[in-house]
Amino acid sequence: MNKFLTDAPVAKPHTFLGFPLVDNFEHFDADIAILGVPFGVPYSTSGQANEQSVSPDHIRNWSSLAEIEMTLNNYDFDLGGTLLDGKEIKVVDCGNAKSSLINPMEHYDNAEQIARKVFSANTVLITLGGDHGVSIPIIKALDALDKEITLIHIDAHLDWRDEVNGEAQGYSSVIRRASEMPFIKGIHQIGMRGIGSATTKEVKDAQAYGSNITTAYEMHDKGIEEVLKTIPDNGTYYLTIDADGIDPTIMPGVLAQTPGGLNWLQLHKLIHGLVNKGRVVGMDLVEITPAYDVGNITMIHAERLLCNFIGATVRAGYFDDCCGKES
Ligand SMILES: [Mn+2]
Repeated sequence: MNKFLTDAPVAKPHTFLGFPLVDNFEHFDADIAILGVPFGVPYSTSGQANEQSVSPDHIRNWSSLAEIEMTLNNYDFDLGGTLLDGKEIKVVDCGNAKSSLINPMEHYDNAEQIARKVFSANTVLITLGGDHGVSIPIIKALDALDKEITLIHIDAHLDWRDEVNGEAQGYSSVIRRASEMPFIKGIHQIGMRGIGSATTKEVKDAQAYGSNITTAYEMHDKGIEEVLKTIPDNGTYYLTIDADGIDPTIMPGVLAQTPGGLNWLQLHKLIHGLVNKGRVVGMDLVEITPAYDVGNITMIHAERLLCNFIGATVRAGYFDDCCGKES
């Protein structure tokens, strides 16, 4: 069954930072797993193979083999050492969730099945989208952990639409769908600004639910450290990052470029701060559209973001015990 769940990335270096490809999810055993989920559920037929769908392989293939060698082995000042800190950390790339021409929802189903296997193995999952819809099956799979999850959402947009064109599983509905999941016990939305698909109704619904909304301007005024303090300590967190939440001067490769987003220093502090607050069981980076990139600046920040997340989890001791993992 499992060999049908993912496709291997095709172009060199094939996998993220050359980490081994694992596409068998029986007896899954890893510390960190990378998974591509290229296809969201579109709002029109033209959106089926959107520009975001090429992003997982684009992120993987952006680094040359020589750069990968350096990233793995040289001293990283963002982390205070090498990426994996000289520890025996097992990082794997699971390829991209398979899709089906006959049944488009099979893609979400495969992503959810894989995520369940990965979370059940106590493995930290890093998902590469795809548009923001792909976070829905991943967040759904968090119930495999049987824990209360605090959702941290970086985005320019609220993503609380109940449906768009009759579709309830798309990129404008991610946070509303998450809010309906019983194990999601708190939602923190950071970076809201500009105009998206939300109307006043969705903002009121999010507030009525008790979502902690921090606009980009409040975040800049208070500082990201103060925003971090509003997130309860010692939690189990899932981090979903819509690339348009980040400032377009450092991540222009998105459809909805909106001024005033998180800069690199804020993102760096957020990642390290959150990872050290409790346990971040997974994160996703979605909505990157490589064709809109400018001089690879989006790729540079995407790779730094992912490396900082990996390096932070290693240093926070996430993998220092054997609990929950098969040996
Ligand atoms: Mn979004």
